[in-house]
Amino acid sequence: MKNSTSGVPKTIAAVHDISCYGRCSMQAVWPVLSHYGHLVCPLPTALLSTHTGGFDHFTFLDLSSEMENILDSWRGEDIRFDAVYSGFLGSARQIGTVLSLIGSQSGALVLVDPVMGDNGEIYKTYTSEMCELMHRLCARADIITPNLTEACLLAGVPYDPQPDDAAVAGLIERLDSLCGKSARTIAVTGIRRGDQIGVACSDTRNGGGRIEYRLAPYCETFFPGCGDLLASVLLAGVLAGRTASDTLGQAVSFISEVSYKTQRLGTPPREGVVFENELYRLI
Ligand code: PXL
Repeated sequence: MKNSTSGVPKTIAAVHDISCYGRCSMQAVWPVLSHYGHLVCPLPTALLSTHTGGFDHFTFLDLSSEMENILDSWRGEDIRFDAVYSGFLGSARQIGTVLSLIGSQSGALVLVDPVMGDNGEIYKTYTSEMCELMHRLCARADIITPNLTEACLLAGVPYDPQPDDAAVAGLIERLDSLCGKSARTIAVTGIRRGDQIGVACSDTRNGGGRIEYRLAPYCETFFPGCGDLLASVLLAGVLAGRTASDTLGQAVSFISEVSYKTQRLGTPPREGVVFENELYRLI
C-alpha cells in the first residue's frame, strides 16, 4: 500500500458505473469513501440513465475505450493507488482492463465486488462470457464481496435463496478453490437467518478461514445499492486497519438501520436507501 499509516487519506481507484438516478454504484461508493476522508479516483465503466433494477428502459453507454485511455494517462503520470475497488463492469473487455490496472499497482489492496445479479437473476447487461471471466478477476483480489446470487453463479451451483450453514460453508469453499488460494477475505452478502440478514465471512487474512456470520434485522423492502454500500464501508474499515468481520458487523447494522429509516420516510425504493445524512454513524 502506498500509504500504510492509518489516518492518512488513501487514494482509491473506483471502477464502477455511473447510474444517473438512484443510489447505486458510484453514487454510493463515492460519498461513503469521501466521508472517510479518502480520495476517490473514478474509473467509470458505463454511463446509465438509471441502474438496471426496477426500470424497463435505461440508456447504457459502454466506456471500455475511455477506460483504457484513462489508464494509459494514469500510467504515463505514474499514479499510484492504495486500493483498487471494482464493481459493475460494462463489458468482458473491461475485465482485462481491470486486471491490467491491478497488475500495475503492486501493493494496492484489491477489493472486487463481482456485480453480476441479485435475487437469483443476472443483470440485463451481463453476458455469460463476463460471468466466466469474473473468476479471473476474483482470483486477483484480496477481498471479494459477492451476494448470494453472484456467489452461486461464480461457484456454478443453482441459486438457493436460503442456504443452511453447511451449504454456505460449501459455497465459500468452492469460491476459495475456484478463485485462487491467495490470502483473501470472502464475504457472501444477503444471507438470511430467521428475521435477520447479513454476511457470511471467511477471513483467511485474520485467523484461518472460520466462517463468521454478521447479521442485523431484515427489512422487507428491497433497496438497490445496498451491496455497494456494504463493500464501500468494508473497504474503508480494512484500509483503516480494522478486521473485515468487525467492519462487516458495523456495515450490516448500518444498512439495516438506514433501510428501516428509508421505509419510514417513504421515498421510492428504487432510489435506494437514504444514507447520506446518516454517514456520521460510521465514524
Ligand atoms: O448496485 C449494483 C448495480 C450497479 N450498477 C448497475 C446496476 C446495479 C444493480 O442493479 O444496475 C448499473
